[in-house]
Amino acid sequence: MVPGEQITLKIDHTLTQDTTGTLAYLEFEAMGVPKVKTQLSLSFVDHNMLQNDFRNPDDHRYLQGVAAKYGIVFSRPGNGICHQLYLERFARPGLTLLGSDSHTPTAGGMGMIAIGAGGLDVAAAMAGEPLYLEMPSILGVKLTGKLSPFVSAKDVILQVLKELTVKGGFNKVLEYYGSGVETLSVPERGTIANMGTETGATTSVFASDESTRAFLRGQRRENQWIELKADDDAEYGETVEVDLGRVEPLIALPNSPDNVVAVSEVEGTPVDQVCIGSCTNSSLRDLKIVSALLKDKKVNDNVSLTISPGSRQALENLAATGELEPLIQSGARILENACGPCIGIGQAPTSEGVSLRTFNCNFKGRSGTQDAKVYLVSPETAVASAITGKITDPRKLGKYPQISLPEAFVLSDNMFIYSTARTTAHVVMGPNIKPLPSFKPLPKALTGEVLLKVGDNISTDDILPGGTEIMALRSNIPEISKYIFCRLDKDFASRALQKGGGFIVGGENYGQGSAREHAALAPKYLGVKAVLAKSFARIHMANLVNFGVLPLTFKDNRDYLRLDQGDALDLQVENLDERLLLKNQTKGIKIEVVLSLSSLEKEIVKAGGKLAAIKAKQTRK
Ligand code: MIC
Ligand code: SF4
Repeated sequence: MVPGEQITLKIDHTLTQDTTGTLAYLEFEAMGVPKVKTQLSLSFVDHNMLQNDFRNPDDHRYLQGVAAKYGIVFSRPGNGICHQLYLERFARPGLTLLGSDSHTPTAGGMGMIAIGAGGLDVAAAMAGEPLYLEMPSILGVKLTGKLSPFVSAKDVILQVLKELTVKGGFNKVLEYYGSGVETLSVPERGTIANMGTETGATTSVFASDESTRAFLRGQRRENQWIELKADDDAEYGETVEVDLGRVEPLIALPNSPDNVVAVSEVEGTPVDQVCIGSCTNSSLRDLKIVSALLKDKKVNDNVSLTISPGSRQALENLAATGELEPLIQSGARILENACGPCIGIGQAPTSEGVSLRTFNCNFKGRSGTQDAKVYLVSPETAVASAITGKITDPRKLGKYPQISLPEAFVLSDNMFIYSTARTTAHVVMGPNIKPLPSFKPLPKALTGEVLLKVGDNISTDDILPGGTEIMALRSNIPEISKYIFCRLDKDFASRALQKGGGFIVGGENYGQGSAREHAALAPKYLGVKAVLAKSFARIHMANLVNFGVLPLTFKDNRDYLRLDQGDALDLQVENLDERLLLKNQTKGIKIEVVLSLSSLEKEIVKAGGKLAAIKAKQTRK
C-alpha cells in the first residue's frame, strides 16, 4: 500500500453511539439489507442520557429495536461510554473497527486499526461495503524510558499534540513503538490512541504484546490474543521520539487541545470546576489513581468535582475493592457512566469559570458556557487541583500511590443485549425521528453567494454545537439545521434558506473534531453547495462528499482573501475536473480551485450523495 493511493479496507467490527447512531441506522435501513454483514456490530447509548422529554428516550427505543431487528449488540443506557466498553469487552488485536465517533481509534490501544467515520460510512460497512480511504503515511512515535511518578498517559498524548498540533496528524497513522510501549497498560495505551484524534490522525496503533495479553486475560478473553508487532526493519515516513522519563505534567490551555504548556507554568490559577471522565480518562486505571489520591482528602470548598466512570465494569470493580468509598467521602459528585459534561450534557461551568477536565476537547463553548476557560489535564493533575482549589502540579501531592489492574476483573455483561437478527422485532419511531432528506443529482453549475466566511481550525462544534438542546434533535434534520453555525452567526440558517443556499469559505483544517455527519448533512439541507477551504479535516471532508457537498481547496491560499461574505459565485461542475475555475461575479475575478476526489467520490457527488449512489447501484443490479 502506497501512501496517497486509494485503498479499500475490509471492516470486521462497527460501533455507533446514540447521537450519530439514529441517522446511521436510518441510512442502514434505507440500504435494504436484512441483517448486518460484519462479524460484529455494536450500538451504544452514552451521549444523550438526559430524559427531559420524550425525544432522547424515543431515540434509545428506536436504537434498541433496530439492534434486535438487524443482529446488532445493544449496550443499554447507563452501561458506559462506547470506547471504554468496546476496549474492555470487544476489542481484539488484528481486527478492523469503523465507528461513527471520532474517538473510535481508542481501540488502537489493543492493536487494532480503528477508524472514526460518518454514520453513512459505518452504515455502508454494516451492509458489507469496505471503507474507501486514502492510504495514510505512517508516523512512528518512538517511546523510550518510563513515566515518572504523577505523570501519566494523558501527559504523553499532550506532549505529542504539542509537537504535532491539531493538524499534524492529517492523513497519518500514529504508530507507537520502542521500549517505552511495554511499560504502558492497555487502558493507558487507550488514552493515548483516543486523543490521537485531536492531531487529526486517521488512527493510532500500538503493538499487541504481553501487556495486551494480560489485559485480555483479566477480561477472560485471553483466547482472543495474538501477538502483533512491527517488523524489525519497519520504516516510518517520519518519526517523533518521546522519552517517557522526561515527560512532565502537562496542560492544554483554552481553547484548543494543542495549546499545551507545563502545569508548572500556570500553577496557582484558581479553579472553579474539575471534571474527571470521558472516553479519554475514565478507565479503571484512572479511577483507581483518582481514588488513591483522594483518600482521606476533601474537595476544596470552591471547587465542584465531578466523576463520570467510563463503564459500569469500572465502577463495579472500584466498588468491589472499596475504592469507591474515597470518591464519595471526598465530596466528589459522581455522575452517570456516560459522556456527560464532555459534550455539554450537564455540568456547564460558571460564567468565565475555570474548568479543568480530563477530556480530549476544549473548543470554545463546548462545555455549555461560552466564556468558560476549559483546560485539559491528566487525572493526577485534576485531583491535585480539586484538592487545593488552584491549578497544581500533582508532584506536590507527596508519594505516588502504587496501583495495579486486577488479574481478573469483576465482569457482568448484563447491560448488553445480544440478538440474532429478528425480522419481527418491533422498531418504534417516536415523533421526533424524521425521515432522511433526499437530494437531487449535482447540477451542471453551482451558483450562489458566500453565505459565511470563517477562519482556521473551525471545529464541527462550531458548525453544529453539542449540548442538551441541540443534541436532542440529532434524529430530526429539518429542526437541527436551524442551529447550523448558531454560535458564530445566529442568522446563518435563515439567511441560507432565504438565499436558496450558497457557499461557505473556510481556512485551514476546516471541520476538525467530531465525526457528526449532521455538520455536513444539515448545511446541505439548507442549500450549501460547496465549501471552499485552505484544507479540511479528514472525517468532515468525507461527510461533505457523502452528502454531495463539494469540498474545494484553493490552488493558491492567498485567494482566500479575495472572497467575502455576500460575493456572488459561479462554478461550472459538469466535468468535476481536479482544477476548476470559480468566478467571483461580485469582484469580477476568477479563482483556481482544486477538487481532489477519487472516481468513486465523483460518482457519489454526481448522484447527490452516497445514499443516492448506493441506491442507483442497487437499481442497476
Ligand atoms: C464528540 O466528542 O464531539 C462526539 C459527540 O462524541 C462526536 C460525535 C457526535 O457528534 O455525536 C465525535 O467525536 O465524533
Ligand atoms: Fe463522549 Fe466526549 Fe468521548 Fe465524544 S469525546 S465520545 S462526547 S466522552
